[in-house]
Amino acid sequence: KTVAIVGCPFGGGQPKPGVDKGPIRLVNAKLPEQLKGLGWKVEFNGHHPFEEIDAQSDPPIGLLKNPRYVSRACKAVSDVVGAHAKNGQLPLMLGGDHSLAMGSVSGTLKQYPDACVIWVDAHADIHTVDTTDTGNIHGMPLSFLLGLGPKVSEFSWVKPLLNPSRLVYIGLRSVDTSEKRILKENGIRAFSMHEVDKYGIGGVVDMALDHVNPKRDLPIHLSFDVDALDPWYAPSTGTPVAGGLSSREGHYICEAIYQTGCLVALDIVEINPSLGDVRSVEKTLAVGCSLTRAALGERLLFTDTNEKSAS
Ligand code: DIR
Ligand code: MN
Ligand code: MN
Ligand code: MN
Repeated sequence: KTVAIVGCPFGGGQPKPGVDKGPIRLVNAKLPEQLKGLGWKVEFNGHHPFEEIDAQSDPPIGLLKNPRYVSRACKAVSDVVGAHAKNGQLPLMLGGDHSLAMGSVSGTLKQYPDACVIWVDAHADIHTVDTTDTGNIHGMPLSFLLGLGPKVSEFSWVKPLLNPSRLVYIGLRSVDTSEKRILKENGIRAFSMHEVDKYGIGGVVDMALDHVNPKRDLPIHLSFDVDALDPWYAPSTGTPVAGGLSSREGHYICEAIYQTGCLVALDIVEINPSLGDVRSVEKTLAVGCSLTRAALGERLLFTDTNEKSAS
């Protein structure tokens, strides 16, 4: 088993500088070594270079900001993630902002057309060209993947490969009115913090899997925005929202998905090491690393597949 780290130093889908440094800091925090410690072979050939475009050559399309920059970055990520998946490797996309998931999920669906997507986030990230109020594309990747809203020729490479019934959310608590309508019209299942409170995280993950993967036989793409966690646990992120998942609830999601044996791709996004004091940054990087380890098999009690523990 090989995990292929796709480091994506990119923040063009949102306005705050620094989120592009997230993947670099995660790797510097020894995430690759931690995954080796879990028994994975780790492929990492440096972070992906994204060529910047000067603002003049990349004017907004409608409200969309940096559309060409975002589109090209995501296309490159889609190709790289698709190639790793084709090789039988598990792509680990380290963002960067969440617009990148337009690329990573496209790459996964090219190789695994029946894959389902579990989107863990405070936000729904499903604005269309018509509904976005900010024009920040990190609030829009799912509308492109689902083929919702008017087409934008710059993004014509994104094929609407995701069926709304194969998408489920966990952790929502900041959903715009127009996004609520989109979720309802398309029958998209979502477990907000309200459902986490009511049923507990164990119940929510079971129900989410029953919805998108009833027989536990379909490939899973887990896209984890660290702002799903309460800002207490992940303070260094661009759009923190109070009332989020506890550290354990976030880890539980990752552990339970690993235990299905169906995980084929993972995104960890929206860590911004330029936000908050040193302690906040350390905290957020540490939780980013440990969520990744949890999704890739770290157990609280058992060390079954860890070769080193056998000796
Ligand atoms: C807001 C914030 N709904 C927007 N979105 C996200 O800009 O569309 N923040 N994704 O992380
Ligand atoms: Mn997001
Ligand atoms: Mn978010
Ligand atoms: Mn919005």
